[in-house]
Amino acid sequence: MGACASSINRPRKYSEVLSESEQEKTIQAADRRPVKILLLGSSGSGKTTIFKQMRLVHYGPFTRQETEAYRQLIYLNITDGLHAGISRMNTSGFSVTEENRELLRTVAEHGHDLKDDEPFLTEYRHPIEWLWKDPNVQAMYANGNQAGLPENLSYFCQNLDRLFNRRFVPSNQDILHAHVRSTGIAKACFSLQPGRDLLLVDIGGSRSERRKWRHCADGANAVVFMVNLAGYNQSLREDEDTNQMEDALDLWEQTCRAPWFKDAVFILLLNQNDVFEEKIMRSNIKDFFPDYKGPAGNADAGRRYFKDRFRTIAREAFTAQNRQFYCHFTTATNTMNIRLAMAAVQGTVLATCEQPC
Ligand SMILES: Nc1nc2c(ncn2[C@@H]2O[C@H](COP(=O)(O)OP(=O)(O)O)[C@@H](O)[C@H]2O)c(=O)[nH]1
Ligand SMILES: [Mg+2]
Repeated sequence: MGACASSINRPRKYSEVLSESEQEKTIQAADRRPVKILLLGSSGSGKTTIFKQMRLVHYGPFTRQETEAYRQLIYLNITDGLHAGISRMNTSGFSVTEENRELLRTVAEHGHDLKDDEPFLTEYRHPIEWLWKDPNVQAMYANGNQAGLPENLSYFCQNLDRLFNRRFVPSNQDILHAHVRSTGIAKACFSLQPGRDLLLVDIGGSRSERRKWRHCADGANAVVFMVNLAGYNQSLREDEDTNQMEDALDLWEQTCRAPWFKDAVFILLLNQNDVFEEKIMRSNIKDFFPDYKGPAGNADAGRRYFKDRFRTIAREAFTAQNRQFYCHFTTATNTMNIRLAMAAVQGTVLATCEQPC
């Protein structure tokens, strides 16, 4: 059994993806030496969303229990997301109106974890909408969301009527947009083809979690490294002074050079392509990456620029080794897009595993 197979230590309530029996299956399957893929990358890059997508494709609909846990998480994503997001706006020198500051205090102070089957609290329905519609919150999104308000707020706040309905049950799309800060390691085993299983390992990507990566490297066939392409104009949640894309480039370099991953295939997923395409219209890459020579507002040029930056690092790190650079642009919340991207990833990994040494 691999080093990580015994510890699935998500917060119990949101150990979203696997039921007890499925976890057991995963661990048993790990004994049969499945193809092992690690999902790595900064926090918020989309690792858990890929994990959820794979779970949906291979295990079918979320259970009643999982759906209920996500319903409660979505409520927290909205109330906490507004609070944390608007606080981040304040530190960037923007603020909501005086009356909305008062509302925010009410939502933050009186909001609480929902109990099982407790509907969203209707008294916060309108305060949440007013906060969302605050001119400075809207201006922040309209100008490229440099303060880094959670992107899923925009999705959830456009669906408040549906969410605050007493009979609200989250759809798959709602669940894919829900965000929990991953700590620890989640694993799931999927059947790729007869006799070939895939063990997918999702590891937290915040700075404090990254030291766990090397402990999961044992027997890894591939690293799928995820980057939030839309993070080029934002700082890290855990460090206001570090640009998210600069952090991803550094982390990519460290990971490509790490001796414990030297036998793994590396596949880069430049994710959140949907958010990137919108953002690029309003926020020029050159303002954050002065060596960017492409035209402002051109998503293709932007994608090429960032792909080149990552490729250059990989080529330098992989010199003297016969290793390829693979890259895909993805939107992790789009099931069809991820089906195709993961099929390509699996094809690459299987082809590499089957090569004679
Ligand atoms: N719009 C959009 N949202 C995404 C995409 N990928 C991830 N997200 C959202 O970004 C947030 C963080 O994603 P998550 O998978 O939890 O990131 P992780 O920290 O790397 O596991 C969640 O709210 C996701 O729904 C994407 O491609 N497009
Ligand atoms: Mg995660």
